[in-house]
Amino acid sequence: MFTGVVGSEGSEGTPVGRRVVLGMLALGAAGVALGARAERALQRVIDPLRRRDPTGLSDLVPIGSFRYYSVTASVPRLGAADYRLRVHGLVDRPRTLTLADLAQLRQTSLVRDFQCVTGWRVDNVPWSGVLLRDLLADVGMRPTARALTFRSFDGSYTESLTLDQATRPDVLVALRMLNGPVSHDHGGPVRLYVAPMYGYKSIKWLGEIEVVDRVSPGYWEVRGYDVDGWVGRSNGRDDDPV
Ligand SMILES: Nc1nc2c(c(=O)[nH]1)N[C@H]1C(S)=C(S)[C@@H](COP(=O)(O)O)O[C@H]1N2
Ligand SMILES: [Mo]
Repeated sequence: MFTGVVGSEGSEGTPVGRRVVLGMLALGAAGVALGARAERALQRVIDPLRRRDPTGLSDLVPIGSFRYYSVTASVPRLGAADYRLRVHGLVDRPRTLTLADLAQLRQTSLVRDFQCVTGWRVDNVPWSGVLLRDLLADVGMRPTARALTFRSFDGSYTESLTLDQATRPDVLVALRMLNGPVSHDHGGPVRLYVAPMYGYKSIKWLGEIEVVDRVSPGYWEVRGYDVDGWVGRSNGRDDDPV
């Protein structure tokens, strides 16, 4: 698991034992201490090595396909009958939506890339679901609304967006990806997809959206990654000299 060794922002592979996860979290913290720039430089050296890995282990993580990231070893599986999305906070009409409720709202499809800040990328992924801005229009924003806090239903991961970012036409509450329902490992039944930002903004197992008056930095953001995670323009990637 080289990604963990170089202190990347994710752990990969499921299932993993609790000790492994805790170890990787410690290494992740070391990575932040090392500095995001140094960490990426190291990763650029290691990635080609992984591709020529004589052990064949790297075949487990083919280039150009998704890796499953989770900061916890396991997340409860929620089926169509049990899933709920709570939308509350600075809204006129707080709602708790079932999967059927979400499916009844207008569905929007996008074909866009998915890119993790650690370097792996999947091109042309089909996504569909409810535009976040359609959902926000449905519940109605109070005048003091400025930002959103997202929470995963297992309670372990949070994310944030400003209201301006959240109302872009390429931010989806995704019910489908890769031409099927969002699988459990990809954060199903419902995850966020923030097309213009690195993968850590696309919270999996979405359980709650709270409309708030200011941004509250998410899980990886309190660990050193940029809150405004624009692909190519954040985390030192726009002017990286290494
Ligand atoms: N709940 C939750 N959402 C999460 C994460 C996580 O650990 N937990 N990891 C993030 C990161 S760093 C990435 S790159 C993507 C990975 O999505 P995937 O597992 O579908 O490839 O999920 C993001 N959303
Ligand atoms: Mo990531």
